[in-house]
Parts: sequence; structure tokens; C-alpha cells
Amino acid sequence: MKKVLLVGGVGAGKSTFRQRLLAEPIEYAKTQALELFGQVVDSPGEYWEGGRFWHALQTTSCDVDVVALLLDPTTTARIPAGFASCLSCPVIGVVTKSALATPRQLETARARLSQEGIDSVLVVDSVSGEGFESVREVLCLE
Ligand SMILES: Nc1nc2c(ncn2[C@@H]2O[C@H](COP(=O)(O)OP(=O)(O)O)[C@@H](O)[C@H]2O)c(=O)[nH]1
Ligand SMILES: [Mg+2]
Repeated sequence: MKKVLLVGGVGAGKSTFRQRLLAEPIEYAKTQALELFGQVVDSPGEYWEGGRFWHALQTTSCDVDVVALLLDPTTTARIPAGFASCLSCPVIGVVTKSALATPRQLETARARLSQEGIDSVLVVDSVSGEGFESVREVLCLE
């Protein structure tokens, strides 16, 4: 499996996505630091939102095969302009919480990722597991 760094705002669904990906029990746990779980690096949303720890994400991206930007389609949190071009590996978009979003919200989330040059976009619901066949393909998971 490819090594993946999960980034995105607080509550975007990074840790739940990681639990589903690794077939772990889905349970809420606050992410306090960059943490490695097998081939998955989870990160606190504050690293993404505050900007203060941006360098930590950037440095970590040198050590992975792909960065996944997770986006909650039911919110309108900003994506920092041009962030993907600051990273040294490919970036994919993951729209989470598909079961909670309207078709329009899902379309808007895709469009926002596309505006940032992220055209490889997966739409998932980590609680139900919807969309994870494609995740497994993209991340070369058996
Ligand atoms: N229905 C649904 N809820 C989700 C999904 N992803 C995350 N959540 C919920 O959103 C909240 C925040 O998720 P979490 O994974 O901790 O976000 P993080 O801060 O990005 O790690 C939790 O209550 C999750 O149960 C999803 O795909 N579908
Ligand atoms: Mg988390």
C-alpha cells in the first residue's frame, strides 16, 4: 500500500477515514500530533487550519507517496490557495461524509478541489464505508 499523509481541517474526517482504511473500530479520538498508523500518517486539523505548523505537514509530505486532502462537504472551510504546489508529492482530494451531504454540496466540494488543481477526487463515507473500493484501488490496498 502507498504511504499516505492525511491533511484537512478539524472535523474533516481524517481519523475516521484512517480507521475505515485500516479496518479499525470507528471511534472518535482527538488527534494531538502527527501520528503514524502503518502506512497512514494522521495529522491534527489545527496543523492545517492555523498555518503555524504548515512546515511540519510540508516536511512530512517528503516522506510519503501521496497526500490526501480531506474535505467535509457540509462546511465551507477555506482551502489555502496553491497549497498543492508547495508539496513534493501528488495530492488527491477526499470528500468525506457523503451520506450527510446533498448532491449540490458534493458537487461544490469537488469544484473547490478542482480549483486548487486537485482533479483526482474520491467521495466517501467513512462511517458506512461507501466509496472505499475506489480508495483501495487508488492507494493500492489489497
Ligand atoms: N457520517 C459520517 N461522519 C463522519 C465521517 N467522517 C467523520 N465523521 C464524523 O465527524 C466527526 C469528526 O471526525 P474525525 O475523523 O475525528 O475528524 P478529524 O478531525 O479530521 O480527524 C466524528 O464525529 C466522526 O464520526 C463520514 O465519512 N461520515
Ligand atoms: Mg483526527
